Amino acid sequence: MIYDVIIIGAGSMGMSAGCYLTESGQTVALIDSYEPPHNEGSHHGGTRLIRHAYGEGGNYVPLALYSQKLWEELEEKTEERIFSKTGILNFGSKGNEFLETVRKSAEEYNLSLEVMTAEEINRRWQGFQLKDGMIGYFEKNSGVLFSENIVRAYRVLAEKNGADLYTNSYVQGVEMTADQVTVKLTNSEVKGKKLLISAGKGTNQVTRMLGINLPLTPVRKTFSWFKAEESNYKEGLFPGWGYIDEESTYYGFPSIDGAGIKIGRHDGGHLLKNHEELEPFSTFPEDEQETLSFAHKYFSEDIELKEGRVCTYTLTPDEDFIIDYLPGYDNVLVACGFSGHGFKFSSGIGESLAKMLMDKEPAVSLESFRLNRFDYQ
Ligand code: PYC
Repeated sequence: MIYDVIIIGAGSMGMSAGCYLTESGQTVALIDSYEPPHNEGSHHGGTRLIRHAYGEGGNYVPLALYSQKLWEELEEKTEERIFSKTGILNFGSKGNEFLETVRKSAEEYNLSLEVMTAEEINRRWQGFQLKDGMIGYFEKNSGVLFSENIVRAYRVLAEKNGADLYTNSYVQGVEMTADQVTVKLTNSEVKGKKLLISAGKGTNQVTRMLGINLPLTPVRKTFSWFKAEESNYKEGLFPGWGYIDEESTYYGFPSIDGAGIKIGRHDGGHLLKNHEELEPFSTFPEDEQETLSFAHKYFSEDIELKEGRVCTYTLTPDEDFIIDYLPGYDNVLVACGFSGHGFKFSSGIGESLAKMLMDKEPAVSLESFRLNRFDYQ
């Protein structure tokens, strides 16, 4: 069989693209080294934030809003829990550039955004103890996505629509002719007309088979759950949040179903060489210490570590995404370098990739993610 599209990497972006392609009647092979949803990609740990007013750049807002609409549609199509409208509080020091961009992007796109002083924040959410002079922007319409449920939901829908999954399968080679792609797996091969490479930190292992090395840097990160007073921190009473200052960036979630509050550091981390195994949580003292000292500073209650996990961000040099055709290959699309802030967009990006692979215009422009902004080889 010759598939319309082969997808290497069936995580958040790949599985979503596979689902939307099959909804449009395309035949699809989804290849993954593990059994999605799993802990090896960028969707484990249960939850992700979706922010609409976007500190990384106002150009992301249309994609965030379009993705939000698709999340709500997905929620209608599945039994899985997809989204919780917890609201998101972005906070930090007054005048911070990221926070200014949050404010400007809300203004530009007419998003509901409440400007709050530290005192107002501490009064509304008693779990915070922000210092005088700090500022927060609260958007009530954004919240938390259930990332593993989402990958599972997209998988079920894609398989129902006829997608073939090649899981626990390792790509050994990729061969191209003008109108056909052959992906060699350990004991078989898959043929298709087009290829999408959405393999996260493993992307360059695949693109190198086609002679291209993209500017991607995988970085080890950690996140943890902490036991905390539910009456202050549980879902419904406490928002999702992001903190930024000139030295560090943290993010966090309310306690959902008694899991404890989840906190992670967004900047920093340990650079990985491509095939390096991730050292387990607690290998480095900062795995625990950084989030704990953050919480001691800005949370009003003592918290206690329950569990920590490791994950990988795949960074581009400017931390904006890469979504483009692979240079020299007009039937190979690549989606990678999500730099730790891509999951929230995976509905919108997956649908857009599906459109591009069917030679249609995506609903939202992805022009700013083209590869020609970089020099690389
Ligand atoms: O983009 O909001 C975000 C985020 C939270 C954790 C990692 N990325």
